[in-house]
Amino acid sequence: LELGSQLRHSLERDELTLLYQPMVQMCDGTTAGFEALLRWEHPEHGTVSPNTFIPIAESNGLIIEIGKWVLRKACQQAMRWQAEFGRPIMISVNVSVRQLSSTGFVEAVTETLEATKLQPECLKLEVTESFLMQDPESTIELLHQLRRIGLTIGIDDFGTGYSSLSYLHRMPLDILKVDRSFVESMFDSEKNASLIRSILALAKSLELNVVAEGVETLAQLQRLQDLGCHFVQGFYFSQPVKPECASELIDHRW
Ligand code: G
Ligand code: G
Ligand code: MN
Ligand code: NA
Repeated sequence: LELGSQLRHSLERDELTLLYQPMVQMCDGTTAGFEALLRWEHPEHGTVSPNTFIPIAESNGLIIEIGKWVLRKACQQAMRWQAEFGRPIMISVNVSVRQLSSTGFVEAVTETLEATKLQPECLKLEVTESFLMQDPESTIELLHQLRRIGLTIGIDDFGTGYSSLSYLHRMPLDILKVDRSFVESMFDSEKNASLIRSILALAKSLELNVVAEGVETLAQLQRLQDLGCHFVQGFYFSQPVKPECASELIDHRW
């Protein structure tokens, strides 16, 4: 059977799961929150990466249903942690282009927040550059609506798309996530290092906080700290893990 139709049954068969990767605050080494990352536990193929099935879900429209499931699941988990730890825990959710562009997206987010009782301030949405630029005017309006609800918006994989700077400064954004390819090549040459410096300078002028993704070594971490990066995320701290394991990272000092 093709993957697309199997994906259709993955929700009812309970084959989708969310893993959580900590985002670490640079200034004090505390866990600032988690990014929720989707996995498909396929009965025959084992764990399937979202890189494989999200594009399928985008093309057959399942992304709407899957996206709602992800949002609800992540908000529920954040509420569970809040009850357990007695303070709000921030959760960051990836949303795809088709999901964001679908009618009723804002309403679906609002409903999920009401149903789970999560404060909107605890929820971040990660959107890609390609989404921002496909129809900038309506995107600006959508992001304003989401922010009015109280959410924070991050631009994911920054530097890999084609953001027009003239639009970027008009986008109501809060966070810029530097794509891990920049972190990976940071020490390859002085040129590569200055790329990250330029992105940080851009973020500063746009008044965005910066998250560096894909941090795998202490050397990278220290350099990013010197460069003034606000948050870091990557295998150096933790892989994406199951909620039970993520719980143990909440009060951890990195
Ligand atoms: O976690 P991993 O590196 O395998 O993720 C691969 C890609 O899948 C990343 O680009 C990530 O943003 C995306 N992704 C992970 N979880 C979700 C999700 O819940 N929804 C969407 N739309 N994309 C996701
Ligand atoms: O596109 P997005 O940034 O949402 O992708 C997140 C993906 O990156 C996750 O699937 C996660 O597994 C992966 N990831 C997270 N940290 C690291 C890291 O330090 N190194 C590498 N290679 N991948 C990472
Ligand atoms: Mn992401
Ligand atoms: Na990213």
